[in-house]
Amino acid sequence: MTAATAPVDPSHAFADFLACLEEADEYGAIEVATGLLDAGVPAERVLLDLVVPAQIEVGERWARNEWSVAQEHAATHISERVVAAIAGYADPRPTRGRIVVACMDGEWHALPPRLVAEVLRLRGWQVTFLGASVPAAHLVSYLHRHDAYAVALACALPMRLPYAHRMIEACRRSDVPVVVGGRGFGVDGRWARRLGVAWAADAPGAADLVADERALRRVPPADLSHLADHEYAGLVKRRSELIDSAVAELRARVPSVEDYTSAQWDATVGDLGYIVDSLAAAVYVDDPVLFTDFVAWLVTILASRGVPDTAVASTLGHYGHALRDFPRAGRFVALGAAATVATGGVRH
Ligand code: B12
Repeated sequence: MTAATAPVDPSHAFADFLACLEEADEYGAIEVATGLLDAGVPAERVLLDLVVPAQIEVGERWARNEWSVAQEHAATHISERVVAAIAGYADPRPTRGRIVVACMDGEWHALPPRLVAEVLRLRGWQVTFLGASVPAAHLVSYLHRHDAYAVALACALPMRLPYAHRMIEACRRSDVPVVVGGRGFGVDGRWARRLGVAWAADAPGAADLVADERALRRVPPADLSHLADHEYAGLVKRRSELIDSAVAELRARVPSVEDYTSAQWDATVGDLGYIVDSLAAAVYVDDPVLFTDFVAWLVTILASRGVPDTAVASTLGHYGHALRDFPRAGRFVALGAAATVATGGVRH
C-alpha cells in the first residue's frame, strides 16, 4: 500500500487498514491513515471510523482464535503508532484546561483511553495521558501537583470495577471531577451509574461532558447499600482458597489435566481467578448480568480453543457449593451455570 493508492472513502480504507494490521505492515497502515488526512478527512473521524472499528475487529479475531496473541499484539502496536501519526499530523494547540487521562489500576487496555485523549486534544484541551495501570495514590498526587480541570478514567474489564470505584473515590477526595468510560462500565454505562460517577459512551461523548462542568459534577450518588451483607468482602478474602479448591476439584474430576503444560496450567488458573473476580464484581454492583455476560464470554472463548462448556459448568458447580453461605453470590453462580447451557446451546 502506498500513499498514492490510499483510498479516500473511509469504508474502503478500513479493509486496507485491516489488511495492513493482519500483515503487521506498520508503514502501510500509517499511509492509509495519513492518506485520509491528506484527502481532507478530519483527524477525529480517522481515529473513530478507522482505528476504533479496526481494533474491535482485532479483538473479535483474537476471541475466535483466528489470530494469535502475537498477531493481536502486533496489530495493537501498529494502531498505537497510527494514533501517534494522526496526532502528530493534526498537532492541535491547547486553548482549554488540563485533563488527565489514565487507566485504572490493573488495567492494561491503554489504547482506548489514548484515543479518547487524542480526541480531547483535538477539541482544544491540554491533555496529559498517563497510560496503563496507574496506581490510585500516584494518580491522586499527580492531580494535586498539576492543576487538573478533570480526570478521565478508563476501565475495559467489568471484573475491575471494585478497584475502579476506589480510584474514582480517591480522585473525588481531591475535588477533581471524574468522567469514566470503557467497556468495563457496561454498554449503557449502567455500572458507572451504580458507582455514582459521570460516564461517556465514547470519545466525543467525553468531550461534550467535560465541556459542561455542571453536568460533570451533577451525578446521583453511588447506590451500594447491598454491600452491607459483606458478601463482596468475604469473596475477596476467600479468593485464593476458592481457586486452590477449584484446582483440586479439577484434578480429581479430570485426571488428564496432569498432562497439562505449564502454559495450560497458567491459563486454567487465570480463568479460575477471572471467574471469582467477575463474581465479586457482580456482587459489588449487585448485577448478575455482569457475571452471566462474563460466563457466556468465557464459554465462547474456551469453545473456540477446544474446551467444552461443561468445564465451566463444573467449576461453577464447585464454586456454588463452596459459597453456600453467600446467598447473593450463590444466586449469581446459579444464573451463570444456566448461561453456560444457553451459550453452549447456541453453538451446537
Ligand atoms: C488490544 C487489546 C488488549 C491489549 C491492550 C494493549 C493496549 N495498549 O491497549 C492487551 C494484550 C494488554 C489485552 C489484555 C487483555 N485483554 Co484485551 N483486548 C484488546 C482489544 C483487541 C482491543 C482494545 C481496543 O483498543 N479497542 C478499541 C477501543 C477504541 O474500543 P472500546 O474499548 O470499545 O472503546 C470505546 C468506548 O468503550 C469508549 N472508551 C474506552 N475507554 C474509554 C475511557 C474513557 C475515559 C471514556 C470516556 C470512554 C472510553 O470510547 C472508545 C471509542 O469509542 C479488545 C477488543 C475490543 N473489542 O475492544 C480486547 C478485550 C477488551 N480484551 C479482553 C480480555 C479478556 C483481555 C485479557 C483479560 C486477556 C487475558 N486473558 O489476558 C487481558 C486483560 C489485561 C488487563 N488486566 O487489562 C476482552 C474483554 C472481554 C470482557 N467481556 O471482559 C476483549 C473485549 C477481547 C474479546 N473480544 O474478548 N487486551
